[in-house]
Amino acid sequence: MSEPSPMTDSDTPAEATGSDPVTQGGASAEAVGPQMSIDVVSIFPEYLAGLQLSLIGKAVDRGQLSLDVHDLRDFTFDRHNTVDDSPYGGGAGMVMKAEPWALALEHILAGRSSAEGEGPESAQSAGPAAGGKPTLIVPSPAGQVFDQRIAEDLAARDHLVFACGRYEGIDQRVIDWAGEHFDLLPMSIGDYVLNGGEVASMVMIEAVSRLIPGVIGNPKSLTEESHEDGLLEYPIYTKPANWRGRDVPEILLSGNHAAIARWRRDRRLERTAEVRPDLLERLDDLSKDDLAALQRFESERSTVTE
Ligand code: JF5
Repeated sequence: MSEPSPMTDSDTPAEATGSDPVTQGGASAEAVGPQMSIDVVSIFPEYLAGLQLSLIGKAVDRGQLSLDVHDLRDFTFDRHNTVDDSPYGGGAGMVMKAEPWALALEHILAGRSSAEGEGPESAQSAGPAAGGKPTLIVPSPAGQVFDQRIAEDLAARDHLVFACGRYEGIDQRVIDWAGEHFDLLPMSIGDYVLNGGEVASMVMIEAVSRLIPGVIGNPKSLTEESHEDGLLEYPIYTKPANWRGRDVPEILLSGNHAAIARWRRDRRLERTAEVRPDLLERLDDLSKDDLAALQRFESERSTVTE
C-alpha cells in the first residue's frame, strides 16, 4: 500500500491523484523508491488487509515495498457494478467479465511511473522482468505449482500484479490479452480448490516479500530455512531442558558444535525421508555422510516395519 491508512483505493481518481509510491515512506525510500511494487485486483479488497500486519506492513511503512489493492468493481460502470455473467456454452456458476479486468489492468499499467522501468533507478532491481513487462500472477488450480524456487524468482522482479478471480474464473480472452502486456504466470498454490484467488495471492505475496533484501528482520533465518536447500528443518527446542518429563536431546547441551551440526543434518535427512521422500529425489549434492545416514534410517525403518 502506498497510502498510509486506507487499505484499498476506493476509486480511480483517488489513486491517480494521491499515491505515488516513490514520494511516500521513509527518506531512503524517497531517494530510490520501493524495491518492489505489488498490485492486487480483487472484488474483496478488504480481504487483503491482513497483509498490512507485521513484516509486510512494516516494509510498506518503510517505503521498501509498495502494495496497492484495487477493487475490481471500481472498473465497472453499470448500476450494479456487475463483474460476472453466465458462461457461454452453459454450465454451472458464473464467469468474470473481461472488460473490468482489462480496465483494472490498464489502470495499473498506466500507473507504472517513470520511477519504474526507466531511468537510473530501475537498476535497483535486476530481476528477470526488471525494465520489461510487469509480472501478472493469476491464482488458479490450473496453474504451475508455486514453490520456494518460484518465490525466489518473483522476489527478484520489480513489479508483481495479482489478479484474484472468483466464481468459476475469468473470461479467457482477457487472460490472453494480458499475456501481451504482462509476463503472465497462472499459479497454483496446491491441489485443492479455493473460492477465489485472494488467499492464494496472500500466500504468494508473503512467501515472496520476505525474500526481498531488508524486508525480513534476520537475513540469516532465511538461508538456514526449510526448503532453501531442499531439506525439511531439524526439530528445535528451548528452555526448560526438561519439560513435563521430556528431555531436550542430550547432544544439544554438549557444546560440541560439530556433533550438533551432524545431528541436525541427520534429523533433517530423517524427517525429509519420512514425510517428503519426493524432496530427497531432487537433491544432487548429498555428501557421503548424508547418504550413509539415509541408508541407516532406511534399514532402521525396515527393522521397525517387520
Ligand atoms: C480461484 C477461480 C481462482 O482455487 C484456487 C487455487 C487452488 N490452488 N491454487 C489456487 O484459486 C482460486 C478460484 C476460482 C479462480
